[in-house]
Amino acid sequence: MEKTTETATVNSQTGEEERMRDEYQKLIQTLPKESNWDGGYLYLYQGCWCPSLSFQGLISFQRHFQVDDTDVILITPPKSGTTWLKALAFAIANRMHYPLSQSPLLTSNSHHLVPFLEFNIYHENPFPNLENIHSPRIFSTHTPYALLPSSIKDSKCKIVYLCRNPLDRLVSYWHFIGKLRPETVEAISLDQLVDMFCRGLTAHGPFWDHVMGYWKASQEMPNKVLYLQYEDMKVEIVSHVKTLADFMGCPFSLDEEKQGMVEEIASFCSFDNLKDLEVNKTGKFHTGKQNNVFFRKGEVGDWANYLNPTMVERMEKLMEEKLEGSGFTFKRGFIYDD
Ligand code: PAP
Repeated sequence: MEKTTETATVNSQTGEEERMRDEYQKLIQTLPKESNWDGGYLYLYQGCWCPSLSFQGLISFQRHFQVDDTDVILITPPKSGTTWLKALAFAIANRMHYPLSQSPLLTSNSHHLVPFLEFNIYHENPFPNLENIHSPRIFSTHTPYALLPSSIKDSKCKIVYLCRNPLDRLVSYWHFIGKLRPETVEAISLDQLVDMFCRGLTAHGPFWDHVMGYWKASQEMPNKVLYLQYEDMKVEIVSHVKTLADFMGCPFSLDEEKQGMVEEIASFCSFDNLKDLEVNKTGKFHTGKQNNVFFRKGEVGDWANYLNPTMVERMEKLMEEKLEGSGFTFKRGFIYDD
């Protein structure tokens, strides 16, 4: 690029960045808000409770993201197995570039290799350069279906959605925020968190809108949206690795299958293996957040150790109402499953 053209582009981008920040500041003041666990707010934007941390990034992502037909977008409600799904998708898509013995997953947490669109890529920069990433590009987001940019919905790109039963998800989230809570902010009790959940006040929620939005999309467009559940993956991961590879457009060859590549990726990305990697035991994000906060127990049914019957009944009754007639059910773990 010519120097003058380059300078003009930079100036116009800086101007656009300033204009956006200004617009964002004005917009946020007009939105309904509720206190969040971290002392910040959840803002009600287009029907979604957005944490203040990701709000500006979400707007930039919605406006500026240029999707490619070969992109794969991994989408989850928080604490549903995002770290796991990112590792699997990365290992599957990059197996031609790196054998597992040299995988970047050995030295980087999967969140660094598959960044969030709203939290990382568009967090501060409305015009990130995403052109030099080799195909298939893999991105992730916690954004509900209704808020996705129409370019994603209208393109041929693939969406992989992973959700988890709300009871385990809530317990996982409670532990997670307990570790990240600023000292100046009072700890939130499980009772309070259940109450927030039932009022729809979860980051990127209401939770039921999140799971139902993608459920409906997967029913209408099964070739575009692959809908997965954490509990199914815990029961049988190998067939899920194959399904994921097929769906992402990088199926395993017969030779790879014979060599045991599918099983190798499944076991490489298992909770026990990833949790014990040095990078995930001691590594950190540039913000200081420790990688180990993404690995706790990785089990189904741990909610039974934390939630009392009143909390469970309240959440289950609400979920039954919200999911009624959809044909979708959660797997809650050993206590209620057949
Ligand atoms: P995020 O949405 O903030 O990125 P996410 O990775 O979705 O978090 O959720 C973390 C949960 O996934 C933790 O669950 P727990 O609190 O019930 O233990 C974490 O232990 C679990 N997890 C992380 N990696 C794996 C894995 N490889 N297999 C299974 N579960 C995993």
